Amino acid sequence: MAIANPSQDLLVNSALAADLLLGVEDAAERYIERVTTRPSTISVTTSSRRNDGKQSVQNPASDKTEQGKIANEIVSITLEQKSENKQAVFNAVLKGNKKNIISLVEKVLADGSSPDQVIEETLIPAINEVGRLYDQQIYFLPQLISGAEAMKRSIDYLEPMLKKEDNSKNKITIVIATVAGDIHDIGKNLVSLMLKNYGFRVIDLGKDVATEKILQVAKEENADIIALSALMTTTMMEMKNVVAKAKEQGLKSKIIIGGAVVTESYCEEIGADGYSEDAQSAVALVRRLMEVS
Ligand code: B12
Repeated sequence: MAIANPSQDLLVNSALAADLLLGVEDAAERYIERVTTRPSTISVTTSSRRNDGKQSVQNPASDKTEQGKIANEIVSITLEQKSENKQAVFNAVLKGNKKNIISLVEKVLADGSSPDQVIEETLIPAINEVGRLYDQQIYFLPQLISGAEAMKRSIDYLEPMLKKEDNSKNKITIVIATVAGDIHDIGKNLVSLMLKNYGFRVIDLGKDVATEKILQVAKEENADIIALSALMTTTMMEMKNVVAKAKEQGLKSKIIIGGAVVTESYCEEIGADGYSEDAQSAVALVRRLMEVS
């Protein structure tokens, strides 16, 4: 045990940050609460995160309160259009509240929404709102992590309730993965889930999967389709590599791609066989490519 002074801001902030980085339960919520309710405790000027390699310096102490205000306004505007229980679920993802989210989802189901409606109409818009706030630098990584975890918990809970189509004669095999260097898997998991529910045989290799591994499994399993997900402009480049290597190795599998940054024109550019913008249309895309009804 360390002997420490709990009234020392730097020490408490460091302990909370360490908990967050170590993945301690609820650490993100505690960190967010601390830095948003006591912004003055952050006295060091830090560099904000950017992906273009440039540094932008700001003073978080002065920005945080303003950001908090903006975030609250955005939340209330978005929530006005939703029913009370849907609002609560939306809000739980937005605030990264993992503890109560399942009981809140249960209430929305009790109101008559189907499990896929909860995903499509409330959970996905909520995580997109988290992404928007992160984009505008109103939210930072801890909020992003909490929001994603709250969303994942709800999807894990809803998964067994989603309708499954009886399609047992269908033997189409799909190998799905998020490409190397990319750890985003919420969207990929939804696509995987939806394809399974429509009776396809889906082999999900997970996230950050090396190109060689994807191609090796596709070969071993005689995959009809390789489905690739990427959420970042940097990692979507790996899709091009998969397509090129698959052609080089003479693989017969068709390659489909998706993920927030991916577009139809990128699909054409890299010579992939199909693109779709969401999980539902991924099913239609596979059916079209495999000529099944
Ligand atoms: C949640 C999230 C995270 C979570 C991911 C948790 C998880 N388990 O997935 C965490 C916090 C871990 C995370 C980390 C990072 N993230 Co992030 N993240 C997001 C966020 C907010 C939402 C992504 C999401 O889940 N969306 C909801 C799902 C349902 O949508 P989707 O993935 O697009 O999937 C749908 C469709 O695209 C399609 N689809 C998806 N895959 C496939 C595949 C096929 C074959 C098909 C047909 C269709 C399809 O169907 C899906 C369902 O409808 C986005 C912002 C955004 N709005 O996209 C940023 C975002 C993707 N992240 C970003 C960044 C920068 C990062 C980090 C680098 C941050 C950092 N500094 O560390 C790290 C990445 C580390 C790494 N090496 O991968 C950037 C990427 C910027 C860019 N243009 O390159 C974004 C866009 C945020 C931003 N605006 O800056 N992130």
